[in-house]
Amino acid sequence: MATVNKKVLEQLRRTIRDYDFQYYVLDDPTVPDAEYDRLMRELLKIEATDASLVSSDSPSQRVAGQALGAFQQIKHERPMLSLGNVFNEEELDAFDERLRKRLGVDKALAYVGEPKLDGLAVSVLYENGQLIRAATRGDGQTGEDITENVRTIRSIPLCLQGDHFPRRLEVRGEVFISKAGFKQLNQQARAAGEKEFVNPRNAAAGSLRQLDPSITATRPLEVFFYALGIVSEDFIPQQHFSVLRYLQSWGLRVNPLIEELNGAAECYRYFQKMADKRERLDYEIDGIVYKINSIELQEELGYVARAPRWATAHKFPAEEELTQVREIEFQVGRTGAITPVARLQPVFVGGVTVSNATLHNMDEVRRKDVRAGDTVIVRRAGDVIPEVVKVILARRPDNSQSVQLPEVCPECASPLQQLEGLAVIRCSGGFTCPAQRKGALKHYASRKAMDIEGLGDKLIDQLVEQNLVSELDDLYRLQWQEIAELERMAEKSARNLVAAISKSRETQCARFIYALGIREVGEATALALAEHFQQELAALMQADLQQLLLIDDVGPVGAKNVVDYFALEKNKTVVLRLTKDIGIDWPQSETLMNPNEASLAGCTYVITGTLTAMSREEAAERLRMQGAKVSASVSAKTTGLIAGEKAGSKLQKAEKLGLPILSEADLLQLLN
Ligand code: 9MJ
Repeated sequence: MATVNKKVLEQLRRTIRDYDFQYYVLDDPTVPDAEYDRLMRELLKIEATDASLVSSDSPSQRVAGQALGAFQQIKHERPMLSLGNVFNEEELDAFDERLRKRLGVDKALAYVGEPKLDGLAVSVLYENGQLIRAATRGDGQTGEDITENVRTIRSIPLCLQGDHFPRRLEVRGEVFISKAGFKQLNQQARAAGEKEFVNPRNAAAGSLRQLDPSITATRPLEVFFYALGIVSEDFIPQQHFSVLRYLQSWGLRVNPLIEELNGAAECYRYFQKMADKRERLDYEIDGIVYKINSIELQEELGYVARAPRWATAHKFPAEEELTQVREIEFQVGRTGAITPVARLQPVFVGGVTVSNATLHNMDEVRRKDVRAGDTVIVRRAGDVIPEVVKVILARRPDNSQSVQLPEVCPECASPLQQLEGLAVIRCSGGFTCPAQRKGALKHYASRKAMDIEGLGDKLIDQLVEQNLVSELDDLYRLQWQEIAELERMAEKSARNLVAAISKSRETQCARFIYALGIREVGEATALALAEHFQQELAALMQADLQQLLLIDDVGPVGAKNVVDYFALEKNKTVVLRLTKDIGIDWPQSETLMNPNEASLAGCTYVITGTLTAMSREEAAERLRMQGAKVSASVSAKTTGLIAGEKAGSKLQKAEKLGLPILSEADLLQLLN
């Protein structure tokens, strides 16, 4: 590089040093890992252009995760490797292509795919089957002696099982804290008034690098092993996958999701499968590691610097990124709830471009003190709506202003209301507020409500803005000619829409109740109400609080909202117009099956946890088809609890009550 601006280079180093200090010493990172990695890559790139630019105090020369002083240093007899990266399918193909070229093979290479744990790499040494030493990775050459801490980790055996293990055996793996363990740890920290950990990785690092092993012992650390270090005698299986099987047979924990894969295409499919599973795993993974399965080929391929040529990490897109808040606006929802939303400088995070992040409510805005102009960390994990994690205060512009709640509804200028003790603030305008009107119509038309095909959000916005619809029943009086005038509509689409709206007249009682959008009345409550009142809407409209409270699945808040809803004359009028004038109707008895065939009549089931063969909704639907009731809460009246993976408090409650617990397999049998 012709001219490297030394000032810029030094500034880059200073920034990285700052981040290192915050991360490693204070255990309080201020920027997302992706940002740190980017800066480090930039530094390495500049330094690679000219060796004279590399100073001995550059963060690039520093031992990452250096000993804090009190731990003994341990020199690894075989260096602990790091991994190269690929970030997309093309780079994966290029990696595979490179290996095949080097090996001079044409056919698909055999790989092993492993979830890449986001924890801390450790090495554990066994002699004659006894754990004698454990070390952190350190810089790969030298780590810290953490034997005493590692001995407190329950999933790391102190002695190996069986007796066919090598006399000297070093195994390597990742120590981590599960998502559930992390939650619990932070709950305890909160209760004790202590500082919370930022993420599971940070918590695992902090726990493993405790000088006092009795503290480490209280932390929910776990391990998965994935590699060998030094091994005494001739223990040389032919394949990496058999090494993993041996490890398992000696009682060392190996990730059960590891698979043998053939060629780059299978590697990519495995990557996608794990990306789908990622949210549901109880530990964080940040990608997939592909390793050549044949040990012989691994040896032939060898190493570049400190990374094996025969393996690479395929990273998931970062879930946290830095961006700027352009402004903070207040959105008005279907029930009038006012939600502060951060409008962001668009940023690619968690695999999509994000330009809005919810701030939930004013309490949260105050707690995080997010302001327009702030640089913030945005997080988007899985399908969860994007969130502002925290503000980088050091980058706050001068004279920024804290956010003020508007005095009136930003959409209709009606006064705002806040019920005591609740964080939610609402617009009091009801159906006169265009935002609430749009929200109510969108809910009414949605798939689980009246399921009106073609009536999407953009169209509803136009219908409200052009004053074509103000109440729910106006929908049914729309003429195709009016609709055809709207943006992106024509005669055919307009006629189709009128037909779809008209078709929604024939529905089910529970759907209609749900579609009304009564607060806290979700699908399950709507169904319980419809069943209890035997599909008689008039009975529901006249019900009082006492009656409603007797129904399973209807909580006190939902019950009160139902009473309040029908107490308002204008709600009653709309409902009567819809059912009487418009002709919305449903079969009087909604038994989906002939009662004689309804084998589960009289049974009530609760479904909890994650099912693999079908969604919970689907399972509920199928149970109902056979005459069973499906309830949201466990009680003494429950016939049985269907418990999928990761069942939680409902399972505990059912066990306490001594109720039958059914597995997913039991459920399938029941349905058959
Ligand atoms: C993690 N972090 O889960 C390796 N890793 O192999 C797995 N890391 C690795 N393998 C060689 N599954 C160097 C690092």
